[in-house]
Amino acid sequence: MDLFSAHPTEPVALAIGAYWLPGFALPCMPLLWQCLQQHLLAHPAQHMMTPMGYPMSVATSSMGRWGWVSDAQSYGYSAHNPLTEAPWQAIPPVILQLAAQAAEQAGYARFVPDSCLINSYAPDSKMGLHRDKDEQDFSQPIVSVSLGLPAIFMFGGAKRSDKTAKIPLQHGDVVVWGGASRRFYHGVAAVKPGTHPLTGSRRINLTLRQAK
Ligand code: MD6
Ligand code: FE
Repeated sequence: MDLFSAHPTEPVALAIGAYWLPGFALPCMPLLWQCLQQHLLAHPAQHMMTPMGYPMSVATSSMGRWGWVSDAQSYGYSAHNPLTEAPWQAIPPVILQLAAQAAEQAGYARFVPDSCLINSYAPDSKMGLHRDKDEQDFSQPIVSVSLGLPAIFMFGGAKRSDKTAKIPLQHGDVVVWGGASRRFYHGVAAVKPGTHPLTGSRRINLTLRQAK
C-alpha cells in the first residue's frame, strides 16, 4: 500500500487499531487555526535540542498539562515551557472535541488528552522513524492532525525494519493509532517546498496524547 492515486474520502485502515481519517478535521479548521495562532504568540515554536546533540529540524510548542520537550539530556514531558518557565496553556475545547471524536471514530471511547504537541515543519524538515513510548498508559491512542503543506507520513510496524506504508497526508487529515499498533514505528518524510493558503510555507502537526 504505497501509492494512493486519489485522496480518499473514507477512513482507511493502516494496521490493527490504526486509521487514516481523510479530511476529518476540515469542519473545525477555522476555529482551530484561530486558537493555534493565539497559542503560538504566547508559546512560539522552538527548535529543541535532541539528546544526540543536534537541534531538531522541526520546531515545537505544546498545549495541555504536559508538553513534550527535548534537550541535550533527554526527552519526555514537562509542565513548563523550557524557554520561559511558564506553564503551557490549556488545550482549547475545539481541539479536545476533535481529538475525542477522531478517537471515537477509530474505536477508542472517551479519549481525554493531557498533551498536545505542535510541530511546525518548514520545507525540508522531517521526523525520523521512531516509536512513542514516553507515555504511561499505552491503552490510550495517539491522534495526529495535519495542517498546511502536505507530507508523507510513514507508518510501519513493531520493528524498525518493518515495511512502512507511505500516507500522503493533506490539510485536515487525521491519523489515529492505538491498541496493537500503539507503539508502531512512524515518521515524516522531508516536507516539499510550497505554499498553503492557511499556514503559508509550512506544515503543522498536532499530536494529542494522554501522557500521564
Ligand atoms: C508529526 N510527530 O509531527 C509526528 N512523536 O507529524 C511525532 O510522531 C512525534 O513529534 C513523538 C514525539 C514527538 C513527535
Ligand atoms: Fe511520534
